[in-house]
Amino acid sequence: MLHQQIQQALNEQITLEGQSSHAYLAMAVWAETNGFDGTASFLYTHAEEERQHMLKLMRFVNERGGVACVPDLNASAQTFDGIGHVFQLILEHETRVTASINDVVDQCLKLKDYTTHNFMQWYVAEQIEEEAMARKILDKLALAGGDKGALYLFDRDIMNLEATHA
Ligand code: OFO
Repeated sequence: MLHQQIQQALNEQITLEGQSSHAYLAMAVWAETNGFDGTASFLYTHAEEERQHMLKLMRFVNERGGVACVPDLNASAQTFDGIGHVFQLILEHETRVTASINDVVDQCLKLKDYTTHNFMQWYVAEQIEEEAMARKILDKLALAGGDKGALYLFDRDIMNLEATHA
């Protein structure tokens, strides 16, 4: 049986993953309607991945005798100051998600819930990838430096990044 405190921490993480999916979706719509089709495709795929992160947690909570919450999601920002702004927000968001996952892991150790601790290691590893990906993309954008031709190539190449990440 899940400790009440762990169930609450996992349900908060469920909300955060749902909110992540929502945020990526809003960014995908912005990208698609501002000429960044490659980026939109990357973001739509990522929104789906975040939904899977949420579902994986929900199933785990239920399997362990808890009850997963179905989160109420807040509206996400839908306007951005450019593609660099989008990825800057993604890096900030993913850094917050990492901190939240570390907090869940910490609570598991304190309460000696080694099963949930073990389950959460998948999320710990995933966050390393997510933050690295956001940094890599920001580096590429810094290289492009607002040049239209370079941004065109960036938007084309991000699809390959998506294919290698999947
Ligand atoms: Fe679920 O990894 Fe991003 O938020």
